[in-house]
Amino acid sequence: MNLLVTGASSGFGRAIAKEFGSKGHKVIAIARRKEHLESLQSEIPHCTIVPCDICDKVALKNAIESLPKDFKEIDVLVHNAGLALGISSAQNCDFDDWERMIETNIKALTYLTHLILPQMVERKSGHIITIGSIAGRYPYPGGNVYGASKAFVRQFVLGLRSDLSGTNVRVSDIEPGLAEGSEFSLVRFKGDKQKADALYKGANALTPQDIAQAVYWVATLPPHININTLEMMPTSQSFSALNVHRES
Ligand code: NDP
Ligand code: 8X3
Repeated sequence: MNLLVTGASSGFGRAIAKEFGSKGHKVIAIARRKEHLESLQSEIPHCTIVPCDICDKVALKNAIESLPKDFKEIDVLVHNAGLALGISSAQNCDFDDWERMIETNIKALTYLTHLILPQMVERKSGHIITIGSIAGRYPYPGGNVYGASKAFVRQFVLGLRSDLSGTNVRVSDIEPGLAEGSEFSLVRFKGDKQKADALYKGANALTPQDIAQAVYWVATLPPHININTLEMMPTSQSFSALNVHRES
């Protein structure tokens, strides 16, 4: 199987690349930080790296078109690259943060799908797996555009399922909750490591390896099974009561 995974320079993407790579699959690893990709490549027998900003449409198209011959056929496309920026209420947010989340989590994901889907349909095989989030299902204060971008991802996946009826192409959205061991919170809190670390204290959160195993399981099920969505949380995470603001 040939895997293409975005955001392979850290966290979930790196773990997904290693999970497939260690089982003998060929890996195409995309992210912006070349040196991180090179270090990943040294740990995987068959890996080609593509240092690229997925928000740059021209660069992304060129990169896909110039893949080495034996990596051109993509069997599993994992849309993992993504980010949350900030945790402020909507009225206090920086619009540049919103725009970057939309560019990365939505626009780049749809563009890459558009580039790769036709070859899967033509071959009548392939699997697109997105990394959504529980934030796309359950709103929380400060989640605003991040949560909305992941709700888009979920609904896009379900829409693709409808369109791809009869093509044998599978589509799945994996929706993790709190997960540590990646740079997600460091990015969200803009480098504030103390805040990022505090979020995971005592939580026994999910790990990148947990996500990678879930992705691998979904991708290697018999071809007649399609996991539409897979929501996963650490056992320690659950739901709060709905908020009621009361006049004093
Ligand atoms: P990380 O910050 O560790 O990984 C994000 C990856 O995305 C990095 O490899 C980064 O690489 C890449 N990336 C970001 N922007 C771009 C871009 N413009 N072009 C190319 N690559 C890009 O976080 P996680 O591993 O935790 O996150 C992976 C996915 O999982 C995200 O979509 C996130 O929303 C989702 N998620 C995370 C959860 C968590 O709690 N950690 C829970 C649920 C979902 P580089 O900077 O080198 O480009
Ligand atoms: C990341 C999970 O709950 O921090 O998508 O939004 S959460």
